[in-house]
Amino acid sequence: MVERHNWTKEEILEIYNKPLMELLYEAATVHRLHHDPNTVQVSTLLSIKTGGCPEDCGYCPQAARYHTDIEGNDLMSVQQVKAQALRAKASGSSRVCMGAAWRNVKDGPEFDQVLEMVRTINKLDMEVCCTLGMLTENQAQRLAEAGLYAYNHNLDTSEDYYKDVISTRAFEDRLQTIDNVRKSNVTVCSGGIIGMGERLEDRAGMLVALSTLNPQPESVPINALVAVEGTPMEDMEPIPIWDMIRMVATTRIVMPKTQVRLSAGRTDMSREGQAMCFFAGANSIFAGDKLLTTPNPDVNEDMEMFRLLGLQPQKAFKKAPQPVTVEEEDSSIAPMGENPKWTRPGHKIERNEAARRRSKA
Ligand code: SAM
Ligand code: DTB
Ligand code: SF4
Repeated sequence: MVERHNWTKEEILEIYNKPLMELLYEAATVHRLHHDPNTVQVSTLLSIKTGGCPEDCGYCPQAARYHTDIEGNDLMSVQQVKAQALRAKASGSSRVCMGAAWRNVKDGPEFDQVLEMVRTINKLDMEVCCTLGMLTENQAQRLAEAGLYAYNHNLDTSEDYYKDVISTRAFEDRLQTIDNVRKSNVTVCSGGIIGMGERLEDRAGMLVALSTLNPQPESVPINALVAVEGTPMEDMEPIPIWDMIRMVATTRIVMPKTQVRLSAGRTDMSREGQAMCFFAGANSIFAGDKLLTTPNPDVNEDMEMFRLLGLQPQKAFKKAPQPVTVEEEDSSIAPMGENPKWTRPGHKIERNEAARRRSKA
């Protein structure tokens, strides 16, 4: 099956709404054409800089403006990160994804420290992923040179619904960052969240935006909203597991080669529900008892689930070769000290306004 870049919202909705048995059969068939159905990638998330973020993403417990109960932290040291990466490797992870609660990357000592973390983990023969917010082309090149394997930057939702979720940067900025990453040798990881009050059309719209990227992202995380107290989305009802299964299956069909990650929200999913997601084409998970700030199933529980289902963790660099790390002193790419004009649209978000009123009261 070839990668198609002209999926329409109508076609995607039609797939999403198929009778479930047909949808599962079609997705599982596509899955087997491109992937080993018994192999699932295991990635460990590491929050290297937690909380205090200036953005207003309505789902996020790390936004400084919301009153959530998380413990903020400054940037971790390279040694701390190395120790965590070794622990993740020992427990079966082939990838480490480092997240920072930043709006965008800024050239300077903190970014230099992140580059050193990337070099260090790549030398442990693990796939290194970062999610640091918006990024310029030069910064993407510097991460690539350090040995970065993947960069995560989610579209989060459809372009239409985006304005109801985030006001401090535009959907267009996200596409620009993805394009900047694409110009480097770093693979693209981009997906979104379901359960934020969006319509089915928005789920389909997000999949249109992702699948029409050319090439399509190498990884697509599908997160179920973790509704955190203090965020504007704290009262959102959890999504039924069927929605996750349908979303995974549809993603698999429209992006046949991508690794579809069953991301946030697994603590609320039964083993049977997750098994259906794997059958529907999910072939990646986040492991470890914490995502960035919220709980995730215990590693032992996941290993028991793998045993029951006969799943094997995917080895590192199965899908693309390991990048070569260039040492800092040999680097040919100088920082540009840019001050890019990322937008600040500033439109009003009803839900965020309500949260602000509540926190003032
Ligand atoms: N600050 C960077 C950024 O926004 O790109 C990187 C970290 S951010 C936490 C990465 C992604 O995590 C978000 O784009 C969103 O898709 C996901 N995320 C954050 N909070 C979430 C929540 N409560 N439930 C589900 N997914 C969430
Ligand atoms: C992604 O799509 N999901 C991960 C990762 N990329 C960075 C983050 C999930 C965060 C869930 C809420 C939290 O733990 O703070
Ligand atoms: Fe900040 Fe990222 Fe959270 Fe948005 S999702 S508030 S940018 S940490």
